[in-house]
Amino acid sequence: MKKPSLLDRHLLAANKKEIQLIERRLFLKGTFSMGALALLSGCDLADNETVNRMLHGMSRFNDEIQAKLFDVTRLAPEYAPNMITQPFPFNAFYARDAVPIVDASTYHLELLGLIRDKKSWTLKELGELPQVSQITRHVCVEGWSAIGKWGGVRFSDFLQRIGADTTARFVGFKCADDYYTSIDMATALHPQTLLALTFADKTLPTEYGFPMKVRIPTKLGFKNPKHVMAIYVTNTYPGGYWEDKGYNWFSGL
Ligand SMILES: Nc1nc2c(c(=O)[nH]1)N[C@H]1C(S)=C(S)[C@@H](COP(=O)(O)O)O[C@H]1N2
Ligand SMILES: [Mo]
Repeated sequence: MKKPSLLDRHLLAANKKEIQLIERRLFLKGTFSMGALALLSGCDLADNETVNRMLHGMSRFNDEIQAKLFDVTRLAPEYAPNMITQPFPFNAFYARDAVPIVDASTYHLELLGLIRDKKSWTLKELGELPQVSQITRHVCVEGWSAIGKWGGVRFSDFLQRIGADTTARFVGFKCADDYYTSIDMATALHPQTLLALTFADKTLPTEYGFPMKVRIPTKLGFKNPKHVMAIYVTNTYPGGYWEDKGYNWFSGL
């Protein structure tokens, strides 16, 4: 049998979670199962292409429901320092030796889109803003989770400061390794969403996203971009690296 590719594994894991979520919601409603739904829609669940198309449609529909259900006042659990996972896992769409090296002395966080003050920010300037920290759990869709401590600038404070249009729908992130992702504005404004500059009280290590990662404890790991080079505010759906390959876009926890 052919060894599943990284993408296959990711999609399998994502689809499995998606099916479980959908099954659970349908079950809670006490009416349907995936099987019943397939009969209703005339879908043949033995056909992979059909399953994918059906799940994709449900996934986009799900984004809207999840966005509506998202409670900005609900906080992700925070943990005691002795619960921090050591060593903290590394993950990316490439091996550890391919992690991008960003030069701290020339780094400028670029701001684009619906933002009043688009001046870019050096690492030093970001470090001079008020800092907060959190010990939270990172949950990867591939089936592992780990607790870590991140410190940095509260994203909502930063968005206010730069005059971002917070009535816009999306905030997108571009990374040094060609990774990209995007989130809903409500999550961007959530009090635990950080522009993280430190990990375990030290400068963010290269493998964990130096010089800056956006830490979002209310979302799955793949929606926490590392090595962030640019932030943009937009009303046009920006998608993401895994999202464009079939992951559910909202992916809240
Ligand atoms: N720039 C970038 N950010 C990324 C990724 C990536 O490949 N590139 N992978 C994502 C995934 S799937 C996970 S689980 C986490 C892993 O973060 P860690 O290495 O700090 O554990 O980073 C996320 N952010
Ligand atoms: Mo992940």
